[in-house]
Amino acid sequence: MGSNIRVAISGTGLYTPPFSVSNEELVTCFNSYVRQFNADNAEAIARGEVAALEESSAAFIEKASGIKSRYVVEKSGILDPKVMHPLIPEREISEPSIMCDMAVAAAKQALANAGISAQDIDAVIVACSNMPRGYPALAIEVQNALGIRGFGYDMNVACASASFGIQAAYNAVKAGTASRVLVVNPEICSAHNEFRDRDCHFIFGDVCTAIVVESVEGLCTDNAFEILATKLITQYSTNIMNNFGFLNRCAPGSENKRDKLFKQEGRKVFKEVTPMVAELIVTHLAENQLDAQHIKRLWLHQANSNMNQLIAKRVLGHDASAEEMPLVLDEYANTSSAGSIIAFHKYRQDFNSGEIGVISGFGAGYSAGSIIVKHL
Ligand code: CO8
Repeated sequence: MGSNIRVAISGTGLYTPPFSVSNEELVTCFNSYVRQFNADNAEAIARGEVAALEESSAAFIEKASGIKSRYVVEKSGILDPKVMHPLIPEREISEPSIMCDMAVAAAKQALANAGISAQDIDAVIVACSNMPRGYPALAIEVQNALGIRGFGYDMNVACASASFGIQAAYNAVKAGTASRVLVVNPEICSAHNEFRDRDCHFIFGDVCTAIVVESVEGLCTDNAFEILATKLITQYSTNIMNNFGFLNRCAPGSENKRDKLFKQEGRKVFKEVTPMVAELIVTHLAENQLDAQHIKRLWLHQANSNMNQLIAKRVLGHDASAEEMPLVLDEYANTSSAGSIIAFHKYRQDFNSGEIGVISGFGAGYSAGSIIVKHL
């Protein structure tokens, strides 16, 4: 099936924002917000009209998720109990957008890593959870900033976006509609998170990753990973949702409802997505005459360390070591689409020719992808 063109990931890049926020810093801010809220609403709480808020705990966060800290593009607003969101000034339309800047930084590293320049790329896909605007596509802005010919477009499949973007790039190279594709995953999750909600105030971080996908024939690096196969799955669920959109102003009064920022039923997500992803990877390997013995590493989406342990155990048949299933969420938290690519970027240098691993992003939709790669 498909053309005989073999396709590879030839480079990756990572842009890490300058500010790190620890669990303790977040919890201190959150708890002071809670105390103030409860004091301000003491009478209504006593009458049973308003529910008192409960405090958060750094120990709970680390135990329940594995997260210890996260990077953000702006820190002061997030840690101000009177603000509780990042303060990011709007830029002039003539200036590059902040997400474009992040994308360009990660892309330059990925291009250098692949041993090529922007002029060698002929398609740009921005694949991420949250776009800065309706249009024009961020990918076209990134294309322009880097001086890339060809075309660009955006796609959003939440935390699975990078896996879906890799498949789109793979298909384009295989079909001959592009020769080298840049896939970029800029995520400013902090701008879409509800830092006043105890269930999710700790979950996300900001980052940008980039990937170069091209034909094996045109490679300029000897450190590439051939994409052996890709498989995607989606299954509708409202358990992870962000209902912010252009129709909001048509329903006056709805703009500030809780569903206009990230919202999830975390426990349900954990229970439903874990088996779905394990099944996807196991099936995908079997379809390609592979099994656990052939797999050196799983580069999984970084949402929850316990979730990843369960998926890895189901795929590998035993508890995964840090070498078999590296975690970066202790330092980066959940960076949505970028998580599996951060892991791939940081933990692949020890691969020898012929060794195989799986990249897998998963999340809202539900959506999940499995990308089987082999070091050339
Ligand atoms: N501090 C102290 N206690 C707490 C806290 C807290 N912060 N939060 C909850 N608790 C308490 C609860 O009240 C509960 O208490 P009790 O037992 O007395 O009722 C207890 O702790 C357990 O609560 P939960 O059952 O909710 O806790 P879990 O063990 O399930 O852990 C997690 C919560 C960590 C959220 C976990 O459920 C999880 O990680 N689930 C998977 C989530 C996931 O993978 N989501 C993917 C979403 S991301 C995605 O797809 C992209 C979306 C776009 C992102 C971009 C924008 C921001």
